Amino acid sequence: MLKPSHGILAFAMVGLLTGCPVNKTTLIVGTASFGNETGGGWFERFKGLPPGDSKGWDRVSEFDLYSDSGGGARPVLCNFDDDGRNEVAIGLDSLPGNGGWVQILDDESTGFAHLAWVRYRTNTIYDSNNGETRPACGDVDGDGRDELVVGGGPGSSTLLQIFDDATTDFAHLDYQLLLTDIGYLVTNGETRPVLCDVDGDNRDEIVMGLGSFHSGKGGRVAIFDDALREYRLLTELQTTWGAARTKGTGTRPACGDLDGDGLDEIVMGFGPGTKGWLEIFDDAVAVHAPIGWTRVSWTDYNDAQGETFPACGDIDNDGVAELVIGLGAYPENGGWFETQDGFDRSDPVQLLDNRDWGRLDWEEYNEFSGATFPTVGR
Ligand SMILES: [Ca+2]
Ligand SMILES: [Ca+2]
Ligand SMILES: [Ca+2]
Ligand SMILES: [Ca+2]
Repeated sequence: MLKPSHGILAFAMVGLLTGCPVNKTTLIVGTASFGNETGGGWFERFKGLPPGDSKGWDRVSEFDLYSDSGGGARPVLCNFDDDGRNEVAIGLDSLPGNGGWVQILDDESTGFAHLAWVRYRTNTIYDSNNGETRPACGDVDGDGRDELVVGGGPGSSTLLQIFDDATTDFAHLDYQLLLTDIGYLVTNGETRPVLCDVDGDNRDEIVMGLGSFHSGKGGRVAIFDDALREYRLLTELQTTWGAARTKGTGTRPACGDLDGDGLDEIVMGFGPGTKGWLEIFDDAVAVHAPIGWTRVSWTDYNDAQGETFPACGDIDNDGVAELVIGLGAYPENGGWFETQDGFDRSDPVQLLDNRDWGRLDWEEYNEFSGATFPTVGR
C-alpha cells in the first residue's frame, strides 16, 4: 500500500503548546455506500489532531431497510441543545420510495443513542425518486443552539429545509430556494449546504455548494444571511479557476476561521477530476475576495482523481480553524483524509500545510472505494 507523504512535524507541536485536549467529539468521518454483509451507514470517530487514534465506529440505527441497502453516511457534528457536547446529524444516500430522512444521534455521553428522525420534504416526488439528504448545522438565530439545514441531491430543486434545535424536537422552521438560477434549479438542483459565521455577528449564514452544471456555470456557491435577516440571498461566489467554470464543476464548501479574526473564511472543494485543489475565499468584511489555494499533498491521488470533501473547525483548540480534507473514491488505496494547518496568506498557491494523514480503520471498505466524508465539531 502506498501511503500519502507525511508533512511537517512542527505543526503537530502547536496543539501541545497552546491548547488543551477538548473533551468532546470533534472529528468524525463518514463513508460512502458499500454493499457488503456488514450493512451500511457507518462512520468512524477520531481523537483530536493530527488525527489521533480511532475512538470507534457508529452507524445509522433503527432503520434496517436503509442499513441493509448498504447506503453511506454523511455525518455532521452539531450542538442542538447547548450542553457543550456534540450531537451527530446523519445524511443518507438515495433510497427511492422511503427517502428524505436525516437521523439525529445524541452525544458521546449516551453512546450516540438515537434521538430523532427528521424528514426533508416529506412525501414529495423527491422522496420517492431519490431522497438523498445533505445536512448541515449551525446557529442561525444566535440563541446558542444549532438549527439543522437540509439540502438534497439531484432533483431536489435547490430547496433547503430549515429545522429548529432540540428544544422544539427539530420542528420545521422554513424553506429556502435559489431563485436566481431557475435553469440550474430545474435541470440539476442538488445542494451541499454548510453553516458559517462569515460576518462575525455570532449568527450563522448558509453557504450552499451547487452540483455540476453547464459550461461557464461551474464552481459556484450561494450565500444566504442568517434567520434574523430571513435568509436573504447575500451573494454568489464563483471560482477563479477558468477550467472549473467552463466545465461546470460542482462545489463542496466548508468554512472556518482560518486566521483567528472571528469571521469565517470559505473553502471551496470540487468534484472529480480537479487535481486536489481547493480555493479559499475571505470573510464577508473582505467581500469574500479570493485569497488563494491549497492542495491535497498526495500527487498520485491528485493525478488520478482529485475530488475533495473539505471540513473546517478548531480541532486542537488553538483559536484558529484547521482544514480536514476528505477524498473521493480511490479503490485499492482509499480511506485516507488529510489534515492541514498553519494558514499563511503570503503563499497563495499553498495557503495551508500538511499536518498529517488519517485513515479509516476498515480494510475492505478502503479497498472497495474508500471515499471519506469528514466533519469537524465547532
Ligand atoms: Ca449538545
Ligand atoms: Ca439557534
Ligand atoms: Ca453571521
Ligand atoms: Ca477569519
